[in-house]
Amino acid sequence: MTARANPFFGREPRPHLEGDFAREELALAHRNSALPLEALAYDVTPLGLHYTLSHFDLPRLDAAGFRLAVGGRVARTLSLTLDEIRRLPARTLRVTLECAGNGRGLMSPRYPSMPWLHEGVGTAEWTGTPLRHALEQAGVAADASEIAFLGADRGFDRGVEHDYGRSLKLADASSDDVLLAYAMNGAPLAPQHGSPLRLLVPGWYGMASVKWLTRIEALDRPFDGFQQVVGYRYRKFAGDPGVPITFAKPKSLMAPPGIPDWFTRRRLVEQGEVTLAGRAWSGAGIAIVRVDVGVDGAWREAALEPQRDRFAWQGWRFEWRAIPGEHELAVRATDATGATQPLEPEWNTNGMGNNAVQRVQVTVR
Ligand SMILES: Nc1nc2c(c(=O)[nH]1)N[C@H]1C(S)=C(S)[C@@H](COP(=O)(O)O)O[C@H]1N2
Ligand SMILES: [Mo]
Repeated sequence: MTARANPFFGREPRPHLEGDFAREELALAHRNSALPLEALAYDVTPLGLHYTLSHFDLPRLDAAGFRLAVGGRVARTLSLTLDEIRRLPARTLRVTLECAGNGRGLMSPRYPSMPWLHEGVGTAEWTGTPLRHALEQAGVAADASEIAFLGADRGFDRGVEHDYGRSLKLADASSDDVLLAYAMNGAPLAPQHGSPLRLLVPGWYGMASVKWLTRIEALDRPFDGFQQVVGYRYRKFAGDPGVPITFAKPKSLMAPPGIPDWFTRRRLVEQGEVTLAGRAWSGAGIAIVRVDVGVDGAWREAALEPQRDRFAWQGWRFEWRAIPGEHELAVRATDATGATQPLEPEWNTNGMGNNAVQRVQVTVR
């Protein structure tokens, strides 16, 4: 990775933001659409309602002429067509994908980037072939320690020009769950989701699942791509080497009850029995074991569906006897390791991994 002077902003880092959202954040929010929270009603997010996040422009790749190059520390370099990949053993996995930047817009001060609130998440049925089949065909050399994945999209971040790329340790890449995915909910990938081929890394935050995947390289050293060494790290202060971002943290969301006000999205609920419902998930295939709902600060346990798919969210429900007045609802998940959601965001320089509890203001009449 060669760092060059930032051609757009000089060498200064972008200052953090407070208060009103900037025009640039608004532009990113339009490009990278969110899950409408009422779509939490679906276990599998319908096409078009799944969130999407792309750093640069969406490349237009032609499926017929598509080739996936596999090279580096391998016995045989490969150039696979989409049909060749489709002929490899197929798997379909139901996977909840969440952007590592989800919740960034709720941290203060904010990192100038995509200002997600809660909605950078979705669940799809992904079909593809386990990556290991392609790796076995290529014959990964004994000295290879990592596999790098490169997309067809290119741009600048913080002065560094690069193809979007990420890597996995060879052992992680060899899991049967890591897919070369060519279909989402039974349909060919849409352009924004990586058409015609993407990597899908269940249990990790979304950045690992490289879209428009065109090159795979086996490396005998750590991958030094920008999105690996600079982009996705938890840092407490500027210059902090930080720690790499990997698995998703436990999180839960509620479909806001009642009806909204068009502009403020505040909720109006009729008094009486109200069923609150939503979804909860964690990373690394770890199950959620408990969801609590807070009503005006008093927490009670919700009914939780068991984990049916290792990498997909679990539904929860809670019967609320709503009494007239102003109320604050909140939801908090705990996973099988005992990890739970913090009540307040845990700040880091780039607004990553914010799994603080969601709060919903409700007026009951
Ligand atoms: N090539 C490429 N792959 C990428 C990205 C990208 O910008 N370029 N964005 C990543 C990030 S940050 C996320 S959260 C997921 C989003 O996947 P989706 O748009 O299908 O929801 O893709 C990841 N893969
Ligand atoms: Mo992301």
